[in-house]
Amino acid sequence: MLRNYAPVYAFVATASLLACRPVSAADVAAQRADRAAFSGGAGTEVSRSCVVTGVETCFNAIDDNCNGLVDEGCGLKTGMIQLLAAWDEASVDVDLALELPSGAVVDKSNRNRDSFALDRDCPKDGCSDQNEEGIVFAGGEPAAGEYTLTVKLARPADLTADGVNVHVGGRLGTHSHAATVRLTVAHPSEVLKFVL
Ligand SMILES: [Ca+2]
Ligand SMILES: [Ca+2]
Repeated sequence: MLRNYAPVYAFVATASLLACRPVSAADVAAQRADRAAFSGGAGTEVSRSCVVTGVETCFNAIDDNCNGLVDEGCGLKTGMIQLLAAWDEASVDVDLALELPSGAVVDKSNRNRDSFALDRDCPKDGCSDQNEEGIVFAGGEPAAGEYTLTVKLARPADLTADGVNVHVGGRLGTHSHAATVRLTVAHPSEVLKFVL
């Protein structure tokens, strides 16, 4: 009879060991990212909810299939933190700049900093009329604190219409987020924030 209990003891011992695995700094950073959300100014529409609209469509900065990844399978870099901006007007140059908690800024002049990297500078980087650029964190533990993402027109005078709508999509941990901003000559930049 006793030998029949051995597998049960082994299972209990294994489960106990797994339950006692120490929480690493990377685990804590991932949990912070999961709790984070965009916040924006009065004219910015921000959403943390996701509505499935179909299979993933490339270069729209939208998590179309709501799997927590934005524009996956489209040849873009990805990571725990992924910030994307997409706009339709082929000739308009929209730029992203991310200020880190340290005060350092990642943008087209400083494309790599503290494991954050600017992925594409559209339309300059051969974006084939599919304007989408992003900033991605490819490390393990992003610094805690406030992050400020500025979305701006590089040359407001280039606008041929009243303004341009920019869709901002983001992955923070395992969740996707979205915001829509409208940039005009009179209002050429907008700011989104999130806290890790
Ligand atoms: Ca997706
Ligand atoms: Ca998409």
